[in-house]
Amino acid sequence: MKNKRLIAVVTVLLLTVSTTQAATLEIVKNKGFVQCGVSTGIAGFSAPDDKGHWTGMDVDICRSVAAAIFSNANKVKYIPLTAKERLIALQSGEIDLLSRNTTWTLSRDTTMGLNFVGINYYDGQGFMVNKDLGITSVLELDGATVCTETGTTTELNLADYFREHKMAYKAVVFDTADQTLMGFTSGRCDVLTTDQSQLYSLRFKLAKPDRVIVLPEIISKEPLGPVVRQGDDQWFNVIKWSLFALINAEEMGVTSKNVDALKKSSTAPGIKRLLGVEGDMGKGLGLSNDWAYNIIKLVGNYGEVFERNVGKDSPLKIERGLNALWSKGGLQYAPPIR
Ligand SMILES: N[C@@H](CCC(=O)N[C@@H](CS)C(=O)NCC(=O)O)C(=O)O
Repeated sequence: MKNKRLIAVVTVLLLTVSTTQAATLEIVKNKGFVQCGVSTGIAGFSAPDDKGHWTGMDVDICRSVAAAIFSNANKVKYIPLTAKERLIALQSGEIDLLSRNTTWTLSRDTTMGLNFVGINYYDGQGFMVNKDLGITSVLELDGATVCTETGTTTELNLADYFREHKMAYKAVVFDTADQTLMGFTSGRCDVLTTDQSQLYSLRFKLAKPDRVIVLPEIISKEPLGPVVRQGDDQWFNVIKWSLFALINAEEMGVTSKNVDALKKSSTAPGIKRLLGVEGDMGKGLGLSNDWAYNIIKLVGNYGEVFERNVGKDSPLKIERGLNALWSKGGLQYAPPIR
């Protein structure tokens, strides 16, 4: 009897867990906004201005999802998270989506109840030192003190790299990007290490950026992308295809500026499907057929998102590099919308 009751309780619990997990899109539609986990502030990726208005590559993923669901890219609540907090915040349901320079690794993808959706930025780990140290390679850093953020792949790669090259180092770890930079500028360490993209944005914050150099070595692969909880394929698909829509739009030459004209007059079947003029491309996602049109109209295509936030139209001036489209020598590639 006791056992039966226990089984019943467990079954109800499991059902509750699986129904709540399976219903993120419904929950988000009902509450009227997407709760998006972002960083505490990395210019170009996710950072608030002094009015609390968030921008960046990762923010534009949150905005794309909101545009696809609500035809309004502003229906997002941003939750700033440190590296240590971010995965727990997603596991616990505090956020619907994590879009915060997070590296896709096997253990994060398979042992934490999480699913990586795709890659919105191909990155790699780099090092920044003060010029007056006269160092030109990471291999000259034997015995260095290294500032880094805790709860990151950065910490782990650092340990691997120094061990592999039989070099000693002392890690000085911090909780946020700002603290890490402060540690570096106040002389707590010789070197600061993080993803190369973040070095660009941290360097930009320095009073005298010319006093530091970024060393040439990139010691890791850091494929960064949005993350969701496991067990909700519909939500997983919504985020995945929001990212793919951005990339497909760039490939097809559809921008926030020409999207209305193309919607009206394009005869290209692929563009008609992308913009919801033909086909039923929203149905399987639980969205209206103009979901991708809304993303492009309200957020732009991947190229626009890149250039505005981190590329030539931004202060960071990062080259497209690996993040160019596959058809232009890069790695950005999305499955077709058909
Ligand atoms: N991509 C790496 C590193 C990500 C990371 O959190 N880097 C720090 C380095 S500065 C950061 O972005 N901090 C932002 C913050 O503290 O809000 C990972 O996923 O572990």
